[in-house]
Amino acid sequence: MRYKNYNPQKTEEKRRLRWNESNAHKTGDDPNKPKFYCLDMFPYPSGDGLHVGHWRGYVLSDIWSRYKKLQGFNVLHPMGWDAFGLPAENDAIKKGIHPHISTINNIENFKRQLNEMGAMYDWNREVNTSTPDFYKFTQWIFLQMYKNGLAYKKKMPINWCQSCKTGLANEEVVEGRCERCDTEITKKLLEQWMLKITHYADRLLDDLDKLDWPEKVKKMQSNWIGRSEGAEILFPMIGFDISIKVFTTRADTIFGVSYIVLAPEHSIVDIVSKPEYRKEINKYVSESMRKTNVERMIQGKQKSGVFTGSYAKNPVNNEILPIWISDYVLMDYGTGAIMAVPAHDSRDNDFAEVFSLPVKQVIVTHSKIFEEAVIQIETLIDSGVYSGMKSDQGRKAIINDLQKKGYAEIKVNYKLRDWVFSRQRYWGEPIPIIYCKDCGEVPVPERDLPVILPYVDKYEPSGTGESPLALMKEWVNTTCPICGNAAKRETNTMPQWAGSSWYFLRYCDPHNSQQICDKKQADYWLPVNFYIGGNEHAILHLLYVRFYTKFLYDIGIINFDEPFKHLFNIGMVYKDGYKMSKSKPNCVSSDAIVQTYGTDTLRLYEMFMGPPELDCEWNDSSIEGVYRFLKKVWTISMKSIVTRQPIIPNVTKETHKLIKGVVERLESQKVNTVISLFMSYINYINKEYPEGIDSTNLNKMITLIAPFAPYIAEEIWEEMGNKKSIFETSHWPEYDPDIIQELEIEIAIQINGKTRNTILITVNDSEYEVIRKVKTSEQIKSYLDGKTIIKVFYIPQKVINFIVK
Ligand code: ANZ
Ligand code: ZN
Repeated sequence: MRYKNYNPQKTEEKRRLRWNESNAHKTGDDPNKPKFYCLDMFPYPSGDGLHVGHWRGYVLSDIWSRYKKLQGFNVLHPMGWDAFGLPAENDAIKKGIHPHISTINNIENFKRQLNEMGAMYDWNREVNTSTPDFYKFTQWIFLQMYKNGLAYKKKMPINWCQSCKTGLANEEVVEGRCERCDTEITKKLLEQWMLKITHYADRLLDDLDKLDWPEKVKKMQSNWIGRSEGAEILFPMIGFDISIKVFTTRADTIFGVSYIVLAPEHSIVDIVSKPEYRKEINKYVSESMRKTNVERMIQGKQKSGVFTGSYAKNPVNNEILPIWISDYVLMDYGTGAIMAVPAHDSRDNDFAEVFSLPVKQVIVTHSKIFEEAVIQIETLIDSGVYSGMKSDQGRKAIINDLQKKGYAEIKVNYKLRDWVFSRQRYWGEPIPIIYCKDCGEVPVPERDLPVILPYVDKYEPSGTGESPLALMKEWVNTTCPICGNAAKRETNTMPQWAGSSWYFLRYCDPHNSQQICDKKQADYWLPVNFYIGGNEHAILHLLYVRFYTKFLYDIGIINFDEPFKHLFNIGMVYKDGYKMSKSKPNCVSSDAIVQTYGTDTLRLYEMFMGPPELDCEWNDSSIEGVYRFLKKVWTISMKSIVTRQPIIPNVTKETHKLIKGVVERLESQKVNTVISLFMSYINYINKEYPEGIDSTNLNKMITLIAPFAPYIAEEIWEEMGNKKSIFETSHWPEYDPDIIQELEIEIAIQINGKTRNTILITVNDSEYEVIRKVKTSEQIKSYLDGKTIIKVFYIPQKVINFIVK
């Protein structure tokens, strides 16, 4: 028997050319078809190019896109470049190449690599955040925010990175250091543009419930927003006609207060400081100013502070409380003052220990078993009429009574701060504002957008707190759009996150010069069905996009207020125990693997490595196994084509089981186990039917494999006599449950650990399938309706337990 050998190097190259020539990856626009928008977090085009670690997410999203295309969807699978901002600029400075040029070069290299990967990106829809036709709309959105009072200027101490010579958002500071270069952050007082993201705090928090996102990411977002419900309570001063307002979440501990603490920056520090303490206080305050918030908040650190010489009264029992100053109280949270309860707050306790202040216990805790769980019950003691009350009951009663006397108010606080939106850097979108002596701050009229970023030779940061743009006199000097007199442009630029906060919209209508996106296109394609990227974006990027989306929804540009229905976090690739990185010796270049084994092997191996959401270790020897598998696929297909086998029911049954298995595992994000399923199918065929299989089953098998290994699938498809691409002419096969009927068994369904019903499943049902069956079964509906499923525990073939809230 003679047939061609598997020769990926030769055939893959040919495929790439054909796909390009035939415009195979053009986004479908048949209005009768349903849509699927599958989006990768777009990369910033660094000079390093892609390594096999980057491939993982891109391969997964390409599999989904091709799978949906075969299912008959119009698939939007675009790619673009997060090209503005610090990383691109730092890269350019490092290499001494102007960012305009290096960005273009880097994009070209990235594109070559992405094409090699076989990804079906529609390059007609490519976007680049650093091009004027794109940033025109980044600026336009800023203007809309400005008009709606969400963009404003404020003089404030900002996080300043001495090395990057720019201000950073809180989000870009990690443990007191610059996220990019690890330099310690200092404070600098500068006039900044701010975006009022706090206006959306509640919606950003509440709408997390609507999202099919990893729980971990949702938790990180909600912690970041940090909604905290408590009360503001007034402590009247002795000898002054003023009160100190504190924020507390534990009003129930008010009988245990032994002193009051003010943040060093608090406005009444000067007033309450007694002359004999003033010298020491001044010294302490100026020392604190040099510390970052992070340093001030470090747990367990030796507490420092100074006494003011003044006292306040506890409004519940008139007890006299000394007023201290300490930097563990932050000025920009709550009211900048606290009531200290050393017995029940560890920071207060540390402080009280250092300065020998009284500790008074007012809460006792005892454990109780409730529905098989141990819970802690807190009860008030030594708290006047409130003694004996449970903690939250006491809290409400105390706030309520103080409120009646004008001493308290219920208050909600957030950790979320407004977004510092100015950067003193060159490589970003100019902020479209003009300053006029007579008219003040004037927004650039929309008809004058974009405000083009001028080409400057010296783009290194000036370090003076001004952007390098300030040195470009011809650009800075302009005329006032209102009065026509001489005026100056704003020289700060926007942060890297500006473009990536709305780019997903632009892919739907990338060439529209009049609007962000035609409404009809937006209505059809959005929101994004599936968004894939690394979890380093769990907070910042995702919070900003959600904020922008809600804003654009509010001003009527789009009809949805959450951008991404379904988010998937792809795990990272490690080698020799370290995260793979281009600058380290553990980097495996995708180019080299493609040359040795071909793209399909690399694609399959990327998935085979391990559960896609987990980090995993690269292993050179297992890639061989994947390559051998593809060779087997090739050989059995060629044999089948040559020998023309009749249909055998057993093969049909295995194929239908394969279809079912692939869909279930893919849909439940267990793509690594799909590959093993393919492998056992091929092993079964090789063993039982070494001469090959019939064309119907072969057709189905190749179609199933096509999203994962598109090159080999196309090649075999052609060998089977098809003239056109498999992605145009084949259709994702369905399985017939009768053919694969299996033994049925009964399992118990539990809700929060209580058995509520039973259900019939087949012995081969996967966990995903069992969950699906339970969710759609009538008997259990009333227990799940209106509830959120927090977790599901499945003991195969015995019991399934839904934890709901
Ligand atoms: C008394 C008390 C007793 C407190 C107790 C806690 C435990 P979250 O949940 O993060 O909102 N606090 C208030 N403002 C602060 C500031 N500017 N800097 C540092 N700490 C501040 O925390 C609220 C609690 O943090 C408040 O409740 C207050 O201490 C402290 F057993 O008041 B508590
Ligand atoms: Zn003017």
